[in-house]
Amino acid sequence: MKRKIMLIAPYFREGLNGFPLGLAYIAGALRENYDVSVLDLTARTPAGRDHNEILLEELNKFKPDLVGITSTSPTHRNALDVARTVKQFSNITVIKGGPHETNCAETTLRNNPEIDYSVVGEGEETIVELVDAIFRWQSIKGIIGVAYRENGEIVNNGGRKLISDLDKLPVPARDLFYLNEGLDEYYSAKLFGGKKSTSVMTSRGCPYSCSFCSSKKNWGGIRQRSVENVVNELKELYEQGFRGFMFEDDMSLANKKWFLELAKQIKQNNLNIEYSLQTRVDAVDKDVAKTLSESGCKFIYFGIESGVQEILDKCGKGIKIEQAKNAFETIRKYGIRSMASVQFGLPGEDLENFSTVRKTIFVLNEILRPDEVAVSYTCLYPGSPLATQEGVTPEMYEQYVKTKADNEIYSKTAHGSNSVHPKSLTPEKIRIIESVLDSELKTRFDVNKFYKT
Ligand code: B12
Ligand code: SF4
Repeated sequence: MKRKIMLIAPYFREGLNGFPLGLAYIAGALRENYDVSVLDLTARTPAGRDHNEILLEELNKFKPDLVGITSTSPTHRNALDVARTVKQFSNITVIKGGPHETNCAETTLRNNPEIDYSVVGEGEETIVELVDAIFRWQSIKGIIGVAYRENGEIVNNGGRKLISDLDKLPVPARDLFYLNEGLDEYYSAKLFGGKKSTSVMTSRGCPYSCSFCSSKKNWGGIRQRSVENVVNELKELYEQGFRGFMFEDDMSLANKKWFLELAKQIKQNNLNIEYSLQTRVDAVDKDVAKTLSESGCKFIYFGIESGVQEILDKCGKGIKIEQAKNAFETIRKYGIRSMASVQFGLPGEDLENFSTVRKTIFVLNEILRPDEVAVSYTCLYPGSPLATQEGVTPEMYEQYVKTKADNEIYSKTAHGSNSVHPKSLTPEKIRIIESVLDSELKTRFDVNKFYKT
């Protein structure tokens, strides 16, 4: 009989929710040799029920031999809650992975006895080697990408080389997530008019180095799957009834030629789909917009960050407001809807008179005129250059999360209450910015328009 592994995404209601693709890749890597069950607690907890009760019910039903938990930094605390419940249920081995562990593995192990192993970075190869060794009672010593405790000491086996050929990745085990009734609908973005949809990654990483972002550190630049490999995945999903695709790459148009070839093949293969992507404004021109639109692109998400050029220059974004203006105008002409994502609190933000906040609002309302504006407040996630610059260490993050800044306004911001903000961005300042936004910003993203949460 195969050993049983349960993979869990913690409950997170404060920010955005979506399909946990990273965990689906891990499930895909494990399912060949193990009996894998997945539990996305946000998706699986009905209104009025307690997520911890759902967790216990599922643990009781499946009785796993081992549990894997994913987390970003904002969900780190929630993931620890899951681990504690698992340990109370039974003394099962708990492995934690995801973007938070990639940057904070040793700190997690030092502070949280409920985590037995932490997987650093890309997990597909590491998890298979790790669980094989655990179930065979073999040593973990040589398994790269794992941190663990030995005789009370933390051992970190170091980071694994990134997978060079992404075509060799396992197929994400989406089917396991969609097994439960209603989840088709839950994971389908409203963006595609209720069509069955899912997320896909065509690449890993980003060639740019914005100071607030940890992409470069986590993924070390960009790697791309082959167009053929992606088209095959789309074809399979198409046969399963999927018609909407969210390309969740950090920067879908990092290699424009590659994406234009994908667009061409989507048409040649008669894939009558709709899709969205995320990119930088400097990658969009008339020809790109035309090709994207003709192959089903309905929505583009742009990281704009700020309407103030000096702030953009300071954070190393490397874009000009003029480029942003052109990008929004161009895609509008081709019927593609747009989202501008901005954040308040980057170095250079005027937190005394809020002049830069008003400037950004002006640029959004009058110059860029996106269909949606997603607002967030600068977060200092370990791994980003800005976090290092502001003195945010993994240990400090851990302690902050432990004391939980139970501040109502933080929990209302998109990243939730478990995110560390720059010291100058106090709850009071956020409250003022929120009131300026309420009275001056013409359109603001409403999460319920996109995901059924
Ligand atoms: C798509 C996406 C979303 C989607 C879907 C999220 C989801 N549930 O997967 C939406 C829009 C909903 C979203 C929401 C949020 N996101 Co987001 N998102 C992304 C994005 C662009 C891609 C995620 C992805 O699929 N990656 C591909 C997979 C393969 O990578 P992965 O998830 O990291 O998984 C690999 C490893 O981490 C590891 N691993 C992961 N889990 C596990 C578990 C185990 C047991 C093991 C062994 C290994 C392992 O193995 C995986 C395969 O190699 C990333 C950036 C990026 N490039 O990763 C940001 C990113 C993950 N998001 C981020 C943030 C901050 C958020 C939000 C807080 C935003 C908000 N305002 O609400 C929320 C938090 C949501 C949550 N539940 O944690 C940050 C996290 C930073 C950090 N240090 O934690 C990232 C890294 C962006 C960035 N560069 O800053 N996000
Ligand atoms: S913010 Fe976007 S463009 Fe900048 S490094 Fe991160 S993923 Fe790349």
